[in-house]
Amino acid sequence: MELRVLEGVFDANRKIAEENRELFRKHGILAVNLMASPGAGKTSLIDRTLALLRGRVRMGVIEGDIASSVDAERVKAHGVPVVQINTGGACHLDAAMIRQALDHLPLDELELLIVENVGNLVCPAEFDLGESLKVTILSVAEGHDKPLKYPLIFTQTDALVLNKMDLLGMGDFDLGALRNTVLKMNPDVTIFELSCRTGQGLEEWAGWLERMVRGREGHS
Ligand SMILES: Nc1nc2c(ncn2[C@@H]2O[C@H](COP(=O)(O)OP(=O)(O)OP(=O)(O)O)[C@@H](O)[C@H]2O)c(=O)[nH]1
Ligand SMILES: [Mg+2]
Repeated sequence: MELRVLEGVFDANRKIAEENRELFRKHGILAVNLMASPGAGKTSLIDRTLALLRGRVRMGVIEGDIASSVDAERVKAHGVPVVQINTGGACHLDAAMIRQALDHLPLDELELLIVENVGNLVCPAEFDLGESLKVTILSVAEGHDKPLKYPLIFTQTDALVLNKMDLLGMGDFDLGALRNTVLKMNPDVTIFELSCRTGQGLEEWAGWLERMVRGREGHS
């Protein structure tokens, strides 16, 4: 019985996610579902990306949090359209929340929409938002064993951002082991090594994202 209820929830989510995907396609928007545990650097990466791609890509942001608008305020400082979703306790965003947020964004003006999901390595992986790309951040401070413990998110992700590379060597994070584990689970994943603090690796990341946006031109 419980299983049927859960299946119903996933089916309903999938249907709305497809509607979102169609809306993104119609407007020629690349939508990125940015996922990571709390404090891995999601808002920091958005912050850096907005600064780097300013004048190159027309961007908007959806901020998902259980409570507060702290992250949305950080993003607003860049002068881009931003919508805050407070889930009121839910540990992930779902497609219906995104659908509602889209009513408050100027979709015709956007080329790239970054969605910061709720800080969590488990639940966000279960809910399709209708995104074009999944990007997961793992910070060096969290440990190289995380893909073994939370496999779904690392298996599904299109890109993995290893953030806080400035902290490499301060703990026991093993870059080689991390790469081996992730590439075994997800051979097609694109891996970026960067630091939102020092700026290391950020141009490469931003360049890739811009190419992803441009690659969609003519397909929408
Ligand atoms: N040393 C170091 N610290 C970083 C780096 N990137 C982010 N931080 C710090 O990590 C902390 C958390 O960063 P956020 O960007 O707020 O993380 P988040 O994933 O958005 O966190 P939640 O929204 O709470 O889930 C902040 O104090 C950042 O300054 C980095 O590359 N190196
Ligand atoms: Mg954040």
